[in-house]
Amino acid sequence: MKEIAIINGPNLDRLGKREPEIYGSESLADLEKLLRGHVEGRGVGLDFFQSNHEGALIDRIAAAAERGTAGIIINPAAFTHTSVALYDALAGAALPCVEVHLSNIYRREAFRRKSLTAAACSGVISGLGFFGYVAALDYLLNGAAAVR
Ligand code: CA2
Repeated sequence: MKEIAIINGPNLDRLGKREPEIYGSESLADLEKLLRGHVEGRGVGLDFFQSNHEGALIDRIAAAAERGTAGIIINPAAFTHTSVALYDALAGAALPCVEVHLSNIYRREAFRRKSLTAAACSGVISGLGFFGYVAALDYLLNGAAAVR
């Protein structure tokens, strides 16, 4: 069965509990439900994971590569703007990958306008809320290739 890894970074476990004007009022569990519903009956498995720890995110990316996962959807959250280690993990995994942000990081504070991880991904979707994950899923299920 084809598997897609959906990896969410720090504080996204708090989704729906604060800052609804930026991130919406739905929770991470709501996102998981939406995505599982979207692939139902299509012979696709989703490995849905969230961590507040950089090393755990890196380990999950490496494990996805080892397992022959078809692609990765990642919202690295604040690590987007700081983590060379996550960039290296994504580049090293050499899997098709889409970086997703709920908010439009280019309309926000200057420190959010730079992504270190984006260059290791096939593309970036930013500012479309949960729909960004759905679009990324459809892109990966269409047989996207890894970035070289
Ligand atoms: O827009 C996004 O998806 C972000 O990746 C979200 C990150 C932020 O650091 C990035 O710049 C953009 C933050 C996620 C924290 O989400 C919370 C939600 C509710 C309550 C507290 C945090």
